[in-house]
Amino acid sequence: MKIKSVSCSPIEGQLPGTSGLRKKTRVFMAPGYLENFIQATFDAIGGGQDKTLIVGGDGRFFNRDAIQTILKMAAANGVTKVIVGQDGILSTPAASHLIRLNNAEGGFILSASHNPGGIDEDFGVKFNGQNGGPAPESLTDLIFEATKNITQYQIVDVDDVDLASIVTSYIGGMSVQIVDPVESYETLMQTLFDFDAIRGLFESGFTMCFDAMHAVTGPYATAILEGSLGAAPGTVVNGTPLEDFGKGHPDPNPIWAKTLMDLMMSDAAPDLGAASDGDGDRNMIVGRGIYVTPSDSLAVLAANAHLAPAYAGGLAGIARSMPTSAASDRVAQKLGIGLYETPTGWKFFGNLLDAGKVTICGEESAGTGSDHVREKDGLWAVLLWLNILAVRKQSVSEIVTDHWATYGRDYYSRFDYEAIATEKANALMSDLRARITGLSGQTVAGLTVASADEFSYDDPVDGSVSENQGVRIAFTGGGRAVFRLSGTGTQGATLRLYLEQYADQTGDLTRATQDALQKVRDAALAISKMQDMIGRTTPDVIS
Ligand code: VG1
Ligand code: CO
Repeated sequence: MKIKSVSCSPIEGQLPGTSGLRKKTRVFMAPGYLENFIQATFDAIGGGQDKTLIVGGDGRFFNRDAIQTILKMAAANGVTKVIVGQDGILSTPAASHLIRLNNAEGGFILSASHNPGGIDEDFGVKFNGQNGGPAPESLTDLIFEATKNITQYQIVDVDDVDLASIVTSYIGGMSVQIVDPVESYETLMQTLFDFDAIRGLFESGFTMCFDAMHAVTGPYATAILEGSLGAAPGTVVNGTPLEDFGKGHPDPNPIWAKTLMDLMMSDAAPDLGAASDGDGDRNMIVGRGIYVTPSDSLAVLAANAHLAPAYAGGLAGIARSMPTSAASDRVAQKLGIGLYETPTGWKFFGNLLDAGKVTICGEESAGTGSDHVREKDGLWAVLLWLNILAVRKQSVSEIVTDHWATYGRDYYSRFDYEAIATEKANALMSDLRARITGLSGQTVAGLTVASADEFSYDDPVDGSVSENQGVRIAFTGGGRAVFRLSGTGTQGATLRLYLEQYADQTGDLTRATQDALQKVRDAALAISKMQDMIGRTTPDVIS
C-alpha cells in the first residue's frame, strides 16, 4: 500500500458552523477541498494511529464518493478500523450511537442535514468526537486553523471499497467493516421504549403517517415502525433515500412537509403525523388537526417521559437552546429539576449530558433528544410520542391541550430571512447590539421592553465561554423576540427572528399563532429597523 502525499492549498476557510462544514456540493467536489478538511481533522485529533472511526451519511449526492476518499485518507493516516453503514447510509443519531457502542475515536457524518441535496445543492461534513457528539468549539477551532495552514494531505491509491455488502475488507492494515445501518440503533430503541405497548397501540387500530422526505430515516422508520411495531404497510412514505431528496428540502416543518400537513388537517388524517430531516436528527409531530411546535413537543415529552421505561426514574434536568420557547422551563420548574439554556446547536448539550446534569434536550428547530446518544434524534422523539400515546390512550390534541391547561401556552413562530447580503445582515446585528443597553424600559409599537441583551453562554461543566449567541429582547407581558444569524446557510446570510408570547392558564389558549404574536412581531420589526436595514420585512419561511 503506497501512501501519497498530495499538495493542496489552504481552503477559503469557513469555521465549521452550528453543525459542521457546509458548502455547495461542487465546492466540496473541487480537487483537494474535501481532502483538505479531512486531513485538517486528522491533524487536529493528533493523527489516525490506533483509532477506530465511524463513517456514514444521509445518502445525498456525493455521499459515496466522499466516503471512498475518507476511507483512503484514513488508511493513509494510520487508522486501525473504520465502521461504515451499508451503502454509505447512517443517520446522525445512529452514527452517534455507533461511536459510543464501539468506543470509537469519533466519526465523519456526511450531510448538510435539512439543506437540499444534489450537484447544485449542498453537501456537508460533520466530525463527532468520542462521546458521540458534535466536535466542541475547542476542536473545531483547531480544525479551522489546520484548514488554513495545510499544504498537503495523505491518501492511498487503491480501488474503491464495496459499500454494498455486509463484510469486512482491508485497505492495507486498516479494516473496513460494513454494517447494517439500522440494527444497533433499533436494539438501542428497544431498551428505551415499551415496544409491546406501542405494538398494542397499532393493533388497536391507531394510524400514522411518517414522511421520511426521501432522506435517511426511511430505512429506520420502515424497519422499526412497520417491521417491528406492526404499523400498517405504507405508514412510512417517501421512505427510500434519494440523492436529491426528490428535489425537496428535507426539512420537517409545515412549509417543507406541506403534503403531510395538508393530510393532517384533512378529514383523512391518521392519528399521528411525523416527519424527519435529511440526516434523521430532526422531527416534526402533528396530531389530527393540530401542529405541535417543536418547543411544545419538547415540553410535552419532558412532562411525560416517565411513561417510557428508560425515563421511568425521572429526568435529571432539561436543556434547551436559547431561542427555544420557555414551555419546557415551566415543566422543569414543576418537576423541581434544572433547566439549562444553551446556544443554538447540539454541541452545547454534550457536556451537560456527559455530566449527568440533564436527560432531555431540545431546540425550536425540531431537534429533540436524550442521553441515549449525543445528537438530536428524530425517530427517538417519534417513538417517545408513540410510547406516551400508548400509555395515556388520548389523542395528540388532547395531550397538548391538557398540557396548555396545566402550564399555559407559549405561542411561538420563527421567521427566516434567507440569502441576505452578508454585510446587511451583519449591519442589522451590530446596530441592534450597539443599542441594546438602552432598550430596557422603552415602549415600541405598544410593547414595553423588560430587558434586552446579547446571549453569552458560560458552560457550567468546562467553564468555556461562547459569546455573541443572539440578541434577545423580553417584553413585559410574557413576549420575547430573538435575533440571530444562522450558522448553517450556504448562500449569503440567513437572519432568524424568533417570536414568542406566553398566555397563562387563564388566558386565551386557542388563538391563531400569528395573531397571538402580532404585537411582539411589530415591536421586533420596529426595534430592528428591519425594513431600513435589509429592505424587507416579509420572511422567506415562517415555521
Ligand atoms: C440550525 C438550527 C439549529 C440546529 C442546526 C443544525 O442552525 O437553527 O437549531 O442545531 O441548524 O441542525 P442555524 O445556525 O442555521 O440556525 V441540523 O438538523 O441541520 O444538523
Ligand atoms: Co439534521
